[in-house]
Amino acid sequence: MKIDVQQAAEFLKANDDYLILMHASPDGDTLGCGHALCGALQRMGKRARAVCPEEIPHKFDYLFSACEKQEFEHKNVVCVDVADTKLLGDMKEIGDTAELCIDHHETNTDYAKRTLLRGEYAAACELMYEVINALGVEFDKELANCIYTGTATDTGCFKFSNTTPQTHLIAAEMMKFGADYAMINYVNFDLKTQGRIKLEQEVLKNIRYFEGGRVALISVPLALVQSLDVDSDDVGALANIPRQIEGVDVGICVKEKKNGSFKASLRTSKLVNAAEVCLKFGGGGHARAGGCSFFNGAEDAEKRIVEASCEAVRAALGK
Ligand SMILES: [Mn+2]
Repeated sequence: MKIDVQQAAEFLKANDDYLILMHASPDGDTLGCGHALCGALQRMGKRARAVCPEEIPHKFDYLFSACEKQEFEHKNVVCVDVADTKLLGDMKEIGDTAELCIDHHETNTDYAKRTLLRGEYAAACELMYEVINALGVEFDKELANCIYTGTATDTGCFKFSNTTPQTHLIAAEMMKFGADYAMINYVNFDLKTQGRIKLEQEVLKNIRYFEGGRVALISVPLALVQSLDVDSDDVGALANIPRQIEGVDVGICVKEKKNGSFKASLRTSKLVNAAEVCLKFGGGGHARAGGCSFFNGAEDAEKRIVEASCEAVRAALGK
């Protein structure tokens, strides 16, 4: 059932003992949303815990102060920035019992009993900002850091075309409440570990081009990742590199996962809808950024996603 912000706030006010789920390969938006909601509910005197199926990169440690660790038996599951319970890894089954989902992915599978969805929002944190206001919880520095983080990270530091005046207004509002924007943008956009630099060095050695340079592919073998001191976030950030190259309309990053699957991440220009390409392989995402998984080895994964991307480019050019 689709609900609005007011209905989501009413549900949250009427119940208690919340388990908030954030997606695997956690990013600033899901983590910002989860910790902001958890903190807001706790400030209302409710019990809440935000959990992630995978380890949270250390650079996000500053989000943890928004809420306290609480142990209790949960009664209500809320998923934030989670388009599909497949994105919950080991916690998929818990996600399938979700009472509420707060999300901004057009490809949301409507798995929760109640879904608050705004596909036009750049970040789920923009929607969480509205929910927290509807809950009547006052923002403070800690909550502001959470919301600011989601708006900044899902827009590539307010650079992607999904950024709207609303995104900036919410970020500005968070600055008024003391969000540490300089630190947040530094750790999320400038700071790189030595491992990350080494990883980029190795991966860029083998960049491949297709369709006259309009499609670029990098691949990330698990053995390489494991040989370096890097975290999931360092690996995730690689996905943005191919699209930074002049002339590339579809930038693809295929990374080998521990379970033997291969995750393809797409970043596209206006020419190609990333989510549409990824949907063909059971994935999804947004217009300019999408992802999907393959299960038959690196070669198969790369061949299929490259072919589909080249096809989408040709279709867009009317070839
Ligand atoms: Mn998001």
